[in-house]
Amino acid sequence: MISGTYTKESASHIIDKIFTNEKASHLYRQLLWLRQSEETLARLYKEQEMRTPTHFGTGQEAVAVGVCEALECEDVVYSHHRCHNHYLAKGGDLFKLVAELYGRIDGCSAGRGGSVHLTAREKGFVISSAILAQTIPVATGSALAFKMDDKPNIAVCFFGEATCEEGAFYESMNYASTYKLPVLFVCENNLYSTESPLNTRQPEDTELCERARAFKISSEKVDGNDVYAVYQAASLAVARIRAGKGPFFLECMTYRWREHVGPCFDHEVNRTYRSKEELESWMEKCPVKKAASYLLRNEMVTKDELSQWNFEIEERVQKAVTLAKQSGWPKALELFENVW
Ligand SMILES: Cc1ncc(C[n+]2csc(CCOP(=O)(O)OP(=O)(O)O)c2C)c(N)n1
Ligand SMILES: [Mg+2]
Repeated sequence: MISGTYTKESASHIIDKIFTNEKASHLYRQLLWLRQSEETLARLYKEQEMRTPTHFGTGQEAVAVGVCEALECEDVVYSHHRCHNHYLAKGGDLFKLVAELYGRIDGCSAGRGGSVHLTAREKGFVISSAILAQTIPVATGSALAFKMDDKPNIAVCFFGEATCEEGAFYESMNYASTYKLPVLFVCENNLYSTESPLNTRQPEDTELCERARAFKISSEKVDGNDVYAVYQAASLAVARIRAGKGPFFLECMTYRWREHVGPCFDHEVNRTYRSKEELESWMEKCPVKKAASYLLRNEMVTKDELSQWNFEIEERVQKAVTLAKQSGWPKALELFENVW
């Protein structure tokens, strides 16, 4: 549903441009890029050479790709603790991400930040932070700066649904709406906050879009495992924001496959807050498989092309990992430089 004065009909020219063969295939390759990167990191993490707490985003790739592909390079993105997907989708260098996880000098934060403090300023990925909701007011501030400087750019903030339980989220929505700021709030609703399910944290039948509407912010809820649905919704939201109509709230329904923090699946480490059956039911809705089916169904690709992309991406990931492992360590005497 989209609320407010904006209608899908009024933006049909944007939708027409969306699903070209080339773009649809590109979105799929981006999904695969994120999936293979994250799966490789999860495998390597078990070797215990990466000493940074890491929140894997396997299963949630379509949100990052669908939104970031609707943006321009100069638009800025902020993220939270589960940030690898957003960093990569906005064009962050995998080599610098892997080096960061290994604590190396070539890491995107020079080995000081770890998994939750990624940055790729040159690509418009400003920062991620593990403090829930911390980046929402900052993204809102970036949007204010764009408006004051009369720039056409927008700011985007990704966060989980539990972050909608933080006060800073409401203060930011109130301010952004009052001043019609160019900011896109993207909620990745994966149903859990660490091991707490939604029904222990939010009243029954809560619709987060209704909360956005209370601040007179237009909103839409989409299938966050369908990259094409997310891309379409994000493109429309971005067009609306760029037209000066103020902020937008996008809720994407999805599911994290691995444990809250760390590389294992919950059942592998005997966690029982959710069942293996529930996980498997979401794995059937895998965003990568879903996109592949779409492309094959519409005869946009062949199975051979899919295999070829798989192979090429695997090679790119391996190359980044090899390079990152060769990177040097920060010097002990410089350890406290650039640390706040
Ligand atoms: C202000 C604050 N409170 C609590 C935490 C501890 N914490 C870290 S991640 C997390 C769960 C967040 O859930 P959600 O926002 O839904 O994101 P998800 O992990 O599901 O992607 C919590 C409670 C924190 N980092 N910051
Ligand atoms: Mg969550």
